[in-house]
Amino acid sequence: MSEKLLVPDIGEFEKVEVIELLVKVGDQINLNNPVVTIESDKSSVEIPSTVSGKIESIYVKVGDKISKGDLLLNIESSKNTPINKIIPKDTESIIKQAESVLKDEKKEDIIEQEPIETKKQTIIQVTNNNDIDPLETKDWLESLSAVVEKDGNQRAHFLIKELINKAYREGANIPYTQNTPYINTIPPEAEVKSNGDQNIERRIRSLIRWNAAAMVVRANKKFPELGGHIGTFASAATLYDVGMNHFWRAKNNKFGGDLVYFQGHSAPGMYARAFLEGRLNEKQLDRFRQEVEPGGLSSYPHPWLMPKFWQFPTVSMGLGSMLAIYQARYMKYLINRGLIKDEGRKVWAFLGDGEMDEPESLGAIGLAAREKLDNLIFVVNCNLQRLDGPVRGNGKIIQELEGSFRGAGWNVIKVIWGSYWDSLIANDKTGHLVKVMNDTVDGEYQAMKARNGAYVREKFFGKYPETQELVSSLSDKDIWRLNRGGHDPHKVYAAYDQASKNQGSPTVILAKTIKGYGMGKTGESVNTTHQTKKLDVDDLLYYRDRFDVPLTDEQVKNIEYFKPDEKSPEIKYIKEKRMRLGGFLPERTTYSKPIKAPAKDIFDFMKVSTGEKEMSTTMALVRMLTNLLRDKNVSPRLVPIIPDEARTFGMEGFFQKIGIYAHEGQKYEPEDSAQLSSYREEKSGQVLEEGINEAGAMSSWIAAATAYTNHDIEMIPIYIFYSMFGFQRIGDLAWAAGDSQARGFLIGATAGRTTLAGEGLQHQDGHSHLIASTIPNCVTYDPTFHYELAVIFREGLRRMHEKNENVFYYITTMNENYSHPEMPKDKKCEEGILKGMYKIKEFSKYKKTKIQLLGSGTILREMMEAAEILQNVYQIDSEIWSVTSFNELRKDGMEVERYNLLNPDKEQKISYVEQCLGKTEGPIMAVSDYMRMNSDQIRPYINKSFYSLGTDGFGRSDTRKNLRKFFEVDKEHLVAYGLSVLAKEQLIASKYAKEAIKKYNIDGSKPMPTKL
Ligand SMILES: Cc1ncc(C[n+]2csc(CCOP(=O)(O)OP(=O)(O)O)c2C)c(N)n1
Ligand SMILES: [Mg+2]
Repeated sequence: MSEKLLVPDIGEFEKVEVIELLVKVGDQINLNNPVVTIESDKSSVEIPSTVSGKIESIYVKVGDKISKGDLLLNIESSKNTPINKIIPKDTESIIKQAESVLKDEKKEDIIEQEPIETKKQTIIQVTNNNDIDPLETKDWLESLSAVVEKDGNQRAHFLIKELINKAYREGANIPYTQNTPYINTIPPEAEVKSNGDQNIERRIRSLIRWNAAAMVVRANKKFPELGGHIGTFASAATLYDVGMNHFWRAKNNKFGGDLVYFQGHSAPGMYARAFLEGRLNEKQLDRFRQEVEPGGLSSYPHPWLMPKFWQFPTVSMGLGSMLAIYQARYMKYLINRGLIKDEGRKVWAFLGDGEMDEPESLGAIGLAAREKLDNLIFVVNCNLQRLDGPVRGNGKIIQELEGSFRGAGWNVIKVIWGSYWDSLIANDKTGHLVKVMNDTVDGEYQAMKARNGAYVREKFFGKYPETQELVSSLSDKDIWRLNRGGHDPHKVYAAYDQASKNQGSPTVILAKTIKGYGMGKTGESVNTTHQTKKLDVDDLLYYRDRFDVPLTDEQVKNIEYFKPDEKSPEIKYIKEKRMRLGGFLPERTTYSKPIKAPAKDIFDFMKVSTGEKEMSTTMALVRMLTNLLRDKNVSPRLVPIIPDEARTFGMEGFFQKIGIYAHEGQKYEPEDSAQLSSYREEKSGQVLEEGINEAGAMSSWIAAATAYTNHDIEMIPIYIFYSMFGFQRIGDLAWAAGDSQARGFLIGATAGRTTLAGEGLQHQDGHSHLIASTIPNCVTYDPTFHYELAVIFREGLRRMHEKNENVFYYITTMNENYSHPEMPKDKKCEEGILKGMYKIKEFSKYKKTKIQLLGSGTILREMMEAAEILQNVYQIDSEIWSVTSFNELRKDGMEVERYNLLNPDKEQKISYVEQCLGKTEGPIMAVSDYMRMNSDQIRPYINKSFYSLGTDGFGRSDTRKNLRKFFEVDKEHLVAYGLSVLAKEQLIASKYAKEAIKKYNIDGSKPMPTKL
């Protein structure tokens, strides 16, 4: 049967140009195969076939303008291929949903038929959901009604609260309210017990504690400037040890490994454990924080500095939380797209309670619950202190965090009290103990642990006769021994066990600990704990005794490390535990296979002139990505990441083509379902549509850009953002990306101070390249023409994803439409584009006076027009250079200069800038749509007069023409400035410059744009 394929609804566009025919007569095509690509002035999109079959005839050609309903093709359709499949798919699911609602309604009918009088009937209907005993429910509700009637709402509320508290204490951990009482979530009788040898685990933990502290103290004895932290790990040792001995599975050839984000300041503890495991030696411990020579141990987790050890940079507070959440979500993305197996891997993140004040720490917890990330476990070490003092002196951080996480939909496990408290809580028949626990604020809890048992008896248990009585048979020493949950391996084990088994939501474990645990008077629970990096002999002796470390006084005085013999039960135990869990942690390994870069000609279409057709580089990028999605090696690995700006960038065509990732698929028929670019969410969707969330999008990008090591699969993330909301907004994450050795593309779209015209001061970017240049492994480009973009992008794919170089690319694209020329035939052009500059044009008619004109981004075009005026009106010759990257030129210049200075006796190298400009004639004038500092970067590497122009100052909204005039980078200013430069260099008379200034109405008395 012959079917007609018509142009579908393409939204608000009419007469859209056909730019590609993807099929020819006689081709056999399948349903949804793209047949033509169309392009408006903003975006390009492929039209898919709605039937399978053989193409009989084609009615359009490249260049035609088409609208909805126009005939595209005739297709001899294969049997039974339904036409217009896209729309019915959604409709079908709506019908299914409607049917299921009907079924539910029928069920309710049956309930209503029960012979119950009206008032009671209402009660039963309300409680009908999962009610296993409606009669019992009825009794309860009737009792409640009676209370309301007799004693009023207040009394009813009180009783409900008491019931909830009682249920909670019986183990019903279901969120009724924001907060539960200040006791452990898991009651003692529900605790799963560890099968570990507690004695040996305590001995191991003590040694790790000792060696961690010794490492910091030794380093600071030698070099007091080095710093370090003892108190953080001292409070968290049990939290880490239980995980290491029993829960965290390493990566090996059979399993992908759990991913653990260690709290940055607890790094000494990880080194101390690795020492016992035989992964680090004494010499290396003695190089803590001395990283300049190879082999030193980095201050905090930094994969860049210890690439075989650390996986995740966490020390900038708040980043660990976001990175872990998006890591867990990305893991699910890879699973749902069928790119990795679902092995039940977990992401664990350790965070400080003070760190939770960072907006980033709590900023993404809603997403974690929404996406049902049951592969994610947070452990917040609530030692009640941060750097200067208590986290919440007047409140309770655990309760506050419980409220936030419960509210967000997390599974919350509080580990507050250790086992010694169990019997006291069980005997608290009057509820006074829990009341004291609830009423005591963190400032008091902290102070108590800085004192002694007698103090606790008086200040805590002394609050009520009932609580005083509870501890009357305990000595002060016994009271002092009452431990906190986070230091009790049984409680921690039970919490980890429950967290690991939790399904359908992420889990947070709020573990109460003591900062500087075991450090005695100098460092335990005192406000100065965080800064303690020196312990005197008495402190060290106390520490040794507290943890029974088998060292003599002499050895303690020498601050010796302690490592038992290889054959000792401790070392055997620690290794055996790790071997059972698949290997050591942390450890960073990479087994991903490179992605073959696409054929060299894949972007050839971008090397020809666009003729009269005008387009922006942002559009060219979208065209390029559309093409890349046809490359079978590259396509599945592309991860387009967009924070709610797909339409701004003309990328809405991706919604249908590759779908938006949504872990629950699409439960609704989108409003625009009849349109070609309809909003399509899918479980296996490829696009990460992040909503208005740059930090989240960047975290996703980092997860994808490091998938090669964390999931052993090379991915190609492309995060496209409004350039001002990139590096400026999420600079710290970009820095962490560099540390993580991320590989992928960051695209600063709608870039430039004057190119994004109307948006104004907060939107117009004149400095992102400068911020990007601060990151050593970030390669940046500011291309003007589509072929430059193609060359740069392809080389990025080759370097990062085929050759596995640990760099990432930042490329700016712009939204100004103009026609793009053919790529110059000069063989050096491609090399120049990549190195940062190449000669794009030369005017040499008059051979009298010459100037070198350098332009970048969209302002290159102003410069080219200025050159034409200089030639035609003023008889000035010029060479015009397209500078694709001042940053790359600077890097080369620095390296060459350094070599030359360090090798004064050897043949001196010549920087690329000098190779290009050294032998040219005339002064240099450079311009970009960025601050002058951008072009100034190459000034030191050339021995010629150099003048730079740029868009320094606050942006503002206006037309491009007016903005360029305001910032003095339009062609008229460039002509005037060019003449002035030549006059200053005494190559022409100054009257020409003066006349031009007058001719172009340039007001020399106008203040500098930075002051306006
Ligand atoms: C973004 C950021 N700001 C400030 C710091 C400096 N800093 C290091 S540790 C610390 C206090 C940490 O307190 P907490 O999170 O409670 O961790 P603890 O050491 O108590 O476990 C601060 C402010 C940092 N590392 N990162
Ligand atoms: Mg803290």
